[in-house]
Amino acid sequence: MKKKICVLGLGYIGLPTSAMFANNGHEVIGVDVNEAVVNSLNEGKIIIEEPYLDALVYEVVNLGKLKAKTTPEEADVFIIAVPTPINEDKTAMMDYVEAATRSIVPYLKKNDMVILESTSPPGTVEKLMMPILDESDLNPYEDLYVAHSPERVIPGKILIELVENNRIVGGINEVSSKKVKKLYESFVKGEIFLTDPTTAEMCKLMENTFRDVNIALANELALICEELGINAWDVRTFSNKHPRVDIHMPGPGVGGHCLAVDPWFIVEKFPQTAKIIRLARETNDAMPAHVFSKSKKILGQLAGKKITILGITYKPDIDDLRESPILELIELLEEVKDIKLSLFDPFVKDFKYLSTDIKEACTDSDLIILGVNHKVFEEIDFNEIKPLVSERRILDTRNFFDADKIDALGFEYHLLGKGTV
Ligand code: SAJ
Repeated sequence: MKKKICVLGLGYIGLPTSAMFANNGHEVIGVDVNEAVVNSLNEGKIIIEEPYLDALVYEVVNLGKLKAKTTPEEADVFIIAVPTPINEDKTAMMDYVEAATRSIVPYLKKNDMVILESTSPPGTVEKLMMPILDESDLNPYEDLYVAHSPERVIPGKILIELVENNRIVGGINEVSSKKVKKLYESFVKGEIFLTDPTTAEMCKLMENTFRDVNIALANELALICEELGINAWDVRTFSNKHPRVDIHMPGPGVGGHCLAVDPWFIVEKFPQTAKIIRLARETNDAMPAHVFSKSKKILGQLAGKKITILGITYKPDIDDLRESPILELIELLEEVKDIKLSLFDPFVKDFKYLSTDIKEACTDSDLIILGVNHKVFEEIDFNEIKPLVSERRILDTRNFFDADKIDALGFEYHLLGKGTV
């Protein structure tokens, strides 16, 4: 049945979710405090990069199915998809969830649905949202259907995963879970599992924590293999031949707004108990500094040298720089006296030290560091780069390049996780 849905927060999750509901028979009002976002959306334009999203948004806006505003209005469903960033002290910043919940209170009526999609610490629905909803004239446990249904889509494949991924709905009671499930069935083809809000909150956090802890294990393996003088990537390949082993990939650190953030939401609530989770975060956070010191060992000293970094986003083939470990590496390098930095990343339009031409970026370079394994880098012709560099040295932090080919061209090839220096 057609519903009027008010989505609060038009970012990486709220915008595609709005467009999906609008494209599947509902009337959607998107709300964002940022006027620039609202104005451009009403013209059918978006300011984030995500495959196919621009065309979908253009269509639903032009058909009048999706409109944007800066304040909420009466609706049958309210979906909160605002950011939950991390504070300096590694606690969750819940101000946006709190403000969004408060902003809908004047518009609530009996039988409305209120859904939290933002990734949140355990207890958010029950302890933060329900008391605010109780400030309305309604009894939120009896008059509203409230649930947490965490987003689980991966940037770069959001529109596909919104439809295909399984979903969890954690309602404050069974009827809330069932109503919210029915709503998402408008476009979700994956299975929808029902539970309570705190379990749903914990599921979302543990999915990203699982990945973060596994990457930390892979990074620890990389450090051990460097000391041991063997290749962690070989250990990974051969160990993963075992049917129950899945060692993740080492790298220069873990970025994005999810893996680098969400585990802290558990640590915050259980500082004494969440020992492995905290250690994994610290292990991954230390990787940019490791790449920095490995670069220093390769060059003897960094002062006065030119370093070129290929790829600065938090992962391949996207333009997203949020929490990118390469930005931290850049900050560490910037502190070195007389260092020259140049960056090349075809996905990033504007950043300091950025060259639009790889040859220009590599000219006079003493060390080329592969930061992110964008697929287009497979086409790099090191034959052309060879005469331009000052020193033929490459540090591959992703096991991306063909070591033999690079060697054959006379470059010194260093690999994160392999013990040469
Ligand atoms: N990374 C490694 N080694 C690996 C895998 C990843 O170093 O073996 C690094 C990447 O380079 C990147 C970071 O981890 O810097 C995170 O990348 P990712 O692809 O693992 O995940 P995200 O942050 O883009 O999206 C994750 C997804 N969660 C899971 O796969 C469990 C996605 O499904 C979630 O919706 C998203 O977080 C989110 O919004 O929470």
